[in-house]
Amino acid sequence: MTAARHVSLIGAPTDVGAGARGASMGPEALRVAGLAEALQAHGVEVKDCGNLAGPSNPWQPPTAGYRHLDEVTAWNQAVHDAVYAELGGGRMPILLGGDHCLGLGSIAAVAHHCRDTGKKLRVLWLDAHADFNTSQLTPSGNIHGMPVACLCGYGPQELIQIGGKVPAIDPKWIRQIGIRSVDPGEKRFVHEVGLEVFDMRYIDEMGMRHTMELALATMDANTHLHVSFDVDFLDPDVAPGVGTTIPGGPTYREAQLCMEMIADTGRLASLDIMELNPALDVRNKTALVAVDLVESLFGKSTLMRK
Ligand code: B3U
Ligand code: MN
Ligand code: MN
Repeated sequence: MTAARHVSLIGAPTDVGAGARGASMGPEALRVAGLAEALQAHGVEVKDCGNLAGPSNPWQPPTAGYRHLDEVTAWNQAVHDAVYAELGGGRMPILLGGDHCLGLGSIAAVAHHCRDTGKKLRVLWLDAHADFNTSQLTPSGNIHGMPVACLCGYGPQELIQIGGKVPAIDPKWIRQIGIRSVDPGEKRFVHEVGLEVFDMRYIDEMGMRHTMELALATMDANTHLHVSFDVDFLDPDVAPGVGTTIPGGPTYREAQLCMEMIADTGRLASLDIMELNPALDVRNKTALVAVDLVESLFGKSTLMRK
């Protein structure tokens, strides 16, 4: 097991892409829940880069199918630059969201780094939502429902070009897990593009173990594994502190197994922790659960394993 031992925490305190205010407080809630200390306890060296700066949330209705496109672009550019710099320094970036529109900047940076280094990229998208809307398909205009589509080249020019190459990634590199809320037009588009989605029905029927075996198959020693963890992946009983709770998500135990099996690959090289909304949380419970699961992702296990 060779988890990255040099981690950089990057806070992105914004909710410009979301439909509810409050994810802007996510980075601090994760720090208060002891994220750095928990990683250090597993032998990880942690550098906290502090928070990125960007425009405030103007809270405007959508124009031409997008809410806050200029602000979302500025934040994603800042995230791209910070994540790319930390990867270039040989460190593992952990992006502390912030809403999930920033998964675009983060993964665009990871893809950029993989092009520089000749690594193969694999993205695990843990989420209740597919985040595969476009301006034509979106019911809300909220860009946190669009980052996966943007990464695959479907989106406004200013967003899709952020990592320097369009499209930033190939849909074949993505595995989505925990999906249970997809809009009607988005559903057709997911099928059209051929995204590999392990939805909750699949997990219920086949179990988390089998799901993760498939999702993690065909990686090799040259694979850079990126995990984009939208906290609304988890069942709302476990994680109430998110803007869009969707019932019927993975339990604590299923989520823990998911993280443990990712850790076992030894390939985790970058991570996003997104959509934590402290304004909707109960005594920071959701942040504490997220920290717990990140510990599993870094190799915490009950007994020694080989
Ligand atoms: N699919 C809906 C809702 C949504 C997507 N991501 C989140 N919510 N967090 C939309 O507005 O695109
Ligand atoms: Mn999401
Ligand atoms: Mn979500």
